[in-house]
Amino acid sequence: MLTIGIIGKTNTGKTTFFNAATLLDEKISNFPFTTKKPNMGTAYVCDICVHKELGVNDNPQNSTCIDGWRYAPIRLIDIPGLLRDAWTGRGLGNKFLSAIGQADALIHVVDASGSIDAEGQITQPGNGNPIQDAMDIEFELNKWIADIIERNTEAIIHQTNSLSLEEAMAQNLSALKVKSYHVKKAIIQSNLHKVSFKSWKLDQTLRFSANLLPIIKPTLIVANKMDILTSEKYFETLASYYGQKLVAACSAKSELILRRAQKAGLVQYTPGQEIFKINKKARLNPQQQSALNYIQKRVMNRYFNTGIQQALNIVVFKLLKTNMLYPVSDEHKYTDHKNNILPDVHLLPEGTTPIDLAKHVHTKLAENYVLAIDAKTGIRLPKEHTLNHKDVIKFVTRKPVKQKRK
Ligand SMILES: Nc1nc2c(ncn2[C@@H]2O[C@H](COP(=O)(O)OP(=O)(O)O)[C@@H](O)[C@H]2O)c(=O)[nH]1
Ligand SMILES: [Mg+2]
Repeated sequence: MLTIGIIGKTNTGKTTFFNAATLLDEKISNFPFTTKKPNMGTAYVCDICVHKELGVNDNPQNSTCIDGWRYAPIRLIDIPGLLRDAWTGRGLGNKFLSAIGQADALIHVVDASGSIDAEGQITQPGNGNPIQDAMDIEFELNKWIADIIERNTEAIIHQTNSLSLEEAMAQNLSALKVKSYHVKKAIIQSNLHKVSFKSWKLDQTLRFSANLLPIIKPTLIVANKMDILTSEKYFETLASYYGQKLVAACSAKSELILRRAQKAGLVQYTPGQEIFKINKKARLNPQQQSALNYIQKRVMNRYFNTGIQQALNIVVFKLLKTNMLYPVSDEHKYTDHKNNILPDVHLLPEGTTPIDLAKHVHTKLAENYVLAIDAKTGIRLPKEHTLNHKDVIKFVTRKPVKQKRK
């Protein structure tokens, strides 16, 4: 399953983001290290479901459909405790850093209101330095990668007797899901392709690591606590430093309150949507009423949504360039073998071919693969065809294969 790691300094709102996205009740507090180990949960990314355009009602099985939006599951990991010098293994550092290794992409939560100091302690809004906080965390990660390379220099040099440098480095960084083409790209970007690896100095290794990081772990900076007024100016600075496309505004606490209120039957709210409505029968106490007023005024009226669902969608659809694909057994009724209409949606990267999708759904489908049909148009697809976002695909197989659900 696609995995996103949540990183950032203490008290930026990582656990609040995680809870809002997964609706689990992890302990939230101002004390550093409340979360003692990385936490895993299921969150969802969403887009408009194809059932409307196909004119059918659906029975989702591996995903869910709410108000015409299809929500597909992803894995989220709350990775706390990234301190200065975490790369040396100080404190709990390394355990968390290795959790980052498993992630396909990262959400880097920054307290955009400037309410934390350099060590992650709560301070007056506006006193902190969100840009410096973001850079500190990035530098920690760069040093961590550089340290792995430095510690394995001899091994890498030895392996280059039988492998290319890219392959040898990728092997030594495999815990981070590094592939040799990632290494190649980072070497070129660092202008190190004409420098012998044996002669790399620490600053060159750090430059390589800094270029490798966004390639192996596409990262969205999430400017959190946007409900606090001091956030606006820091958000602009973050967006101009990292680029508009890599920074998203959010208020994790507002999303958490809305989802809890929705669960308690107080409001009608669908994650990611721009409105919430207080249920007519709901009896709100003054505190609940003022929290909802605050969210309406400080978040919805200014930013239109809390930004949590949008952040997850940006990471999966924009940064990781993932498509939603709907395999079916019957290309006319869009059903599986049990007559469930549009039962499953799979998240696979751009460039996925019909046979890749078949393999992902069930190895037997791939083994017995004859051809694939685009159910929307009825057209037979060539083997090397690359699938598009929201394609509905029927596989013709030599023997009948029942699609197992993972
Ligand atoms: N105002 C405001 N406070 C927030 C927001 N998100 C988190 N917080 C608060 O920030 C503090 C730290 O949050 P937490 O999720 O434990 O941070 P973590 O250490 O990064 O996991 C808590 O007091 C949260 O209630 C937000 O969007 N707005
Ligand atoms: Mg936490």
